[in-house]
Amino acid sequence: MSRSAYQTVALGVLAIFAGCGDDDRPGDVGPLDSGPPTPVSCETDTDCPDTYCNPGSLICCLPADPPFEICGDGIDQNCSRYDGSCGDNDGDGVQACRPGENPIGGVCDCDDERSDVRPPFGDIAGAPEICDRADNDCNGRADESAACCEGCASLGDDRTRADVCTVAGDCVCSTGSGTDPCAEGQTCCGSGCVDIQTDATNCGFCGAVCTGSSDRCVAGNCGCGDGSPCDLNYECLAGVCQTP
Ligand SMILES: [Ca+2]
Ligand SMILES: [Ca+2]
Ligand SMILES: [Ca+2]
Ligand SMILES: [Ca+2]
Repeated sequence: MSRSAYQTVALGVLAIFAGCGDDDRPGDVGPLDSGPPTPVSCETDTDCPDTYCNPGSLICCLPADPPFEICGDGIDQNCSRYDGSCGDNDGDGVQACRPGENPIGGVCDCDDERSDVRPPFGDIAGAPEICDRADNDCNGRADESAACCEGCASLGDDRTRADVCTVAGDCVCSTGSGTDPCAEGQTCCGSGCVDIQTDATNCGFCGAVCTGSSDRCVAGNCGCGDGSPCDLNYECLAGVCQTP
């Protein structure tokens, strides 16, 4: 057998075993395991719940958790029956992870088949971490946002007082000064804990800035003096709408 043929066979064996869920693989960020998963023999796909029967090995493919796919490496990491093609297949602006790139760390798309999964990349914002059991922002943790994680459950309907659970499971406002959620009545925004009822740079909701037509935030609404924001062509100066 020629050297290239041996290499092809070796890659195929690697695809069957390493590509089918050994979560000790470099770049894998799933829970620590106790060793390689036990191969499950199969004859058809029906023998393999949630995955498929690899026709070459007759072993059920075991997707890694999270099932990060590396494009063009000949390995089917997410058991989708395909090695992902390189490029931006889901059109979210972030290219698929290529061999040698770590899916964690914001250099590539850890799931290039879902536009609601991508890391922050350049001017492109990371996908919001929604409660879907997937790692939407490719940081290696699934559903770690305050809206999803169990550590913030005690906040009830007041979960905007925090933004994330730590690895240890503690609910915190990561932009705040402490290691707790914001105090009652405050919201965890990008600039820390604020009162969105009165904060002119987070008026009503995080990031809502009262512009030159206003000079204050009252009850979550921008206003000029005791009144509404100024009309177009007027500026709010010393609490009064005036021509600039
Ligand atoms: Ca692959
Ligand atoms: Ca993409
Ligand atoms: Ca995440
Ligand atoms: Ca998620």
